[in-house]
Amino acid sequence: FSAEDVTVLFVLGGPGAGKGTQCERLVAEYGFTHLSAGDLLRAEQNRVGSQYGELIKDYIKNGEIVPMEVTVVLLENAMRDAMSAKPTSTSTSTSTENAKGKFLIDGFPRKFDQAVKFEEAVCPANFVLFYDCPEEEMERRLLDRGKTSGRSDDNAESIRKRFRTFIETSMPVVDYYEKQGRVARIRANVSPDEVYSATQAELAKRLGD
Ligand code: UP5
Ligand code: MG
Repeated sequence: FSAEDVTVLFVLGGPGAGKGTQCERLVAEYGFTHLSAGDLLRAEQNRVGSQYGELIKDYIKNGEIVPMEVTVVLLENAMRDAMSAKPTSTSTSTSTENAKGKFLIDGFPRKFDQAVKFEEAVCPANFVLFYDCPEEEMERRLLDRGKTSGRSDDNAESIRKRFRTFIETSMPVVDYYEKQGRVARIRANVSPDEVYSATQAELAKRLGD
């Protein structure tokens, strides 16, 4: 993908910081295509005949990062699908057309080499939305969601491992982008509405929308 054809925002933040929640709202208002790397991996895990099912299952349960070869291909395919999707003939609104080429990449890159590889091989990101949330709050949210989510990693033990991976492996990615002035850091331990207002302000500032 060439940088002129696409707008790509990386959406990062710890487990339970609210990435998915904010992305959903951005999709509704700005017509982004939302690609959650975690959701794509969970779908691949459940796909009949996937050669990676067992591997993905183990990595996710242990809060570890799936080898990027798997994740990057899933993201690239999803981007390609979205770019070639035909607008629905019934809609007078242009939401499908708007979505073309505007991507929220949620929960990726989680490791330094993934960041470099994706920007080299797929396309560069415009900037990073980083949702900054204290661990106690994220833990509370995830344990609460775990009562109903059915996610194999929404339990105390997996959550602990996810936090450790986030701090040791994923925060360096945010630091790397921050040094380049490419991070919009948003305080995420306030209500979803307040987080969203701050997000809108960053988009206005950085994309001029
Ligand atoms: N909630 C949200 N916002 C709130 C707010 N402001 N106030 C109060 N509550 C709020 O939100 C989590 C919960 O909090 C929800 O119940 C929500 O209602 C509430 P959500 O929006 O889902 O947060 P999100 O940041 O998306 O949390 P998620 O659990 O999805 O984050 P993770 O980063 O842990 O999960 P992800 O799906 O991205 O990855 C899972 C695993 O996949 C990883 O651990 C890893 O093993 C694997 N993975 C890779 O290997 N590679 C990748 O590239 C990506 C994933
Ligand atoms: Mg999520």
